[in-house]
Parts: sequence; C-alpha cells; structure tokens
Amino acid sequence: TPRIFSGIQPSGGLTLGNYLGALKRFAALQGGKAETIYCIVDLHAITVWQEPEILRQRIREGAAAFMASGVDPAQSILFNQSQVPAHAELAWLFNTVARVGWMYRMTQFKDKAGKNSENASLGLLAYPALMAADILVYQATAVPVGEDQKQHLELTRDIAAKFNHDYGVQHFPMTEPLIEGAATRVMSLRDGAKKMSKSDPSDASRINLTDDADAIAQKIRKARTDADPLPGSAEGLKDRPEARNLVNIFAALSDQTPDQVLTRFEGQGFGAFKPALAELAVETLSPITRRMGEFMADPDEIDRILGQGAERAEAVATPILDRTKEIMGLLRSR
Ligand code: AQP
Repeated sequence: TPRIFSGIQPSGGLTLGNYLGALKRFAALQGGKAETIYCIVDLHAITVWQEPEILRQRIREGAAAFMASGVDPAQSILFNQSQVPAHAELAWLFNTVARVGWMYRMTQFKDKAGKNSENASLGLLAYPALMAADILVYQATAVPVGEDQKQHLELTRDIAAKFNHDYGVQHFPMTEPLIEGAATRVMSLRDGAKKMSKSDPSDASRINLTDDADAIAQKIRKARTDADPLPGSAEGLKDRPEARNLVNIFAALSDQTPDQVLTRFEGQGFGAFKPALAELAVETLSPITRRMGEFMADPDEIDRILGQGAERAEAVATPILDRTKEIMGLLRSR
C-alpha cells in the first residue's frame, strides 16, 4: 500500500517555510490513496543543543502546528518520534549499513557542524541514518519535503538499496521524495541566497507561525527587494532572487503558479505588491496562529493525542522492525 511519511523538528518556532514546504502539503495529502504518517522528530532536534524545558514546549507546539495546519489525527497518524522506540532501534541497525563517507558528504552536516566539525555531536553526523529509519520503519513509499531534504532522501534510498543488496532481499522500498509546488524552498526575507530557517539568528529573516498581523506586515514591508517593477512571467525573475522569493510565497499562499501571480502584478513595483502579499499572508496565517493557541491551551489533550498516535504508529512499525531483525540474523522482539 502507498504510505506517506514526513516529520518536522521541534528545534525552534515553525516558519512560513515549514508551513508552505511541509505542513500545508501534509494536510493536502490526507484522504487520498496513501496512508499518511506524520511525526515531530525530537530525536533529530537534540543532535544540536536544546534547553530541556523549551524543547518540551516546542514538541507540543509542533503538534499544535500540525493540527492547526489541517493535519487531522483521525485521518493521519500524528505522533512524537521518541515515543516510538522502533525509530531509534532501526536507526542503530542502519548505522551498521550506512558508510561514514556517505555522512560526511551531506551538505546539511557541513552547514550545521561548521568549521569545527570534530566537535559536532555524533548524532548530527548520523542524522540521515535516523531519518532513513523514520521513513523505512513504515516502509513508506513517498516523503513530502522541501528542496533542502532532497540529499537526505537520496541517502535513504542508498541505505535501503545496500540493505536489500547485502541481505539479498526486497525488504525496503525505494522511497520517492515529493517536492512540489511554488514554495519548495522559501528564502530568507533578508538574504535571497539563504533558506528561511527557524534557527536563523535574525528574526526579521523569517515569518513565524506565532507572529501577529503587525509583525507579519512589518517583516514583509522590510523584506529585501530590488527597485524594478515586476515582469510579466517567472522567466523575468531569474536573476532577482529576492523578488522571485516573494512572488513564490504569494503563489504558494494563493494556490497559483508564479506566472498567474505575475499576470496580475505585471509592471507594478513592490510598493503595490508588498501590501497585497502582507494581506494574503495575514489572512492565511492568522487562523492557524489562533488555532495553535487554542491547542496549546490544553497540553494534556495534546499529550493524549500524541500518545494515541504513538500506539498506532507502533502497531505499523513493530512487524517491519521485527522482520528487519530476522533478516539480519537477530532474534525477534519478545
Ligand atoms: N525555507 C523552507 N522552504 C521550504 N521548506 C522548508 N522546510 C524547512 N525550511 C524550508 C521543510 O520543512 C520540513 C521540516 O524541516 P525541519 O524541521 O526538519 O528542519 P530544517 O529543514 O532544517 O528546517 P529549518 O527551519 O531550517 O530548521 P533548522 O533551522 O533547525 O535547521 C522539511 O520538509 C523541510 O524541507
């Protein structure tokens, strides 16, 4: 059966990039042919330092953001990674399949480890093996992600292929990335060459899902742009990364193509475009922010939903993990 899996790290407040590149699409994929399994990946978040009390809050906030964005825990399995031990267990098995050299080649590791990579946590290096485990412990066939996760998805396939080859089985599927829409890579509002990221030190670089209408409008007003009017088609934005980013955001928020957006704004400058974008962003995000607040008012209810999700996730994962162990010559779980 087709099965979709994806996750988000509770490593900071979620951004418009996480919403457009991930959450919005997670919700849209529900109710189709594929079963949908979504996860707050706390074990990934702790590969860099997290304050325990803040992390606990962010995990619940992550769950609230999924639900506020339209992920329905009755239609999808929604849970927290560390509450389903099969993820960590399969990750260890994959640590014996994956090669060290594969991990050193990951651009996310290079970016996050920085110059002093000897000092990075071992978990940060092994991150993609855990991600492969997240996906393959459900034998997921497709993973909706932003552009930045493409390399990790390729590594997931490499691990699956090596496992299948080494043990002479057809056990793990070749999982496909689903990278679709106008906002697969939302860029920083301050720098058109950098991804919008929850861990960017500049708050003005991103729109947070918890920002109020004034903050959203102000960040868009101050977003870096050029002085030229907008062209009639996306082709004309090739060398204008900041302008292209704002047009892509508009397109993704309004479910249009960038060309459709430009048909409306051709010849206009940012003095006209930015207020329209701000209005659209506020209109879309305000209800999400409000619903997140409502969910966050009842943390016990969030914990209950995550507990139920974990049980359902475990029921899918356990037989697949058991079969994996058997293939490798280990004894099955008791
Ligand atoms: N700027 C973005 N545009 C489109 N999609 C994005 N995603 C993240 N940033 C953008 C997608 O959101 C999902 C969850 O990402 P993550 O939480 O696993 O972490 P990340 O990709 O490392 O995102 P951040 O915001 O940049 O977090 P930090 O700063 O902690 O590293 C993924 O599907 C991702 O593609």
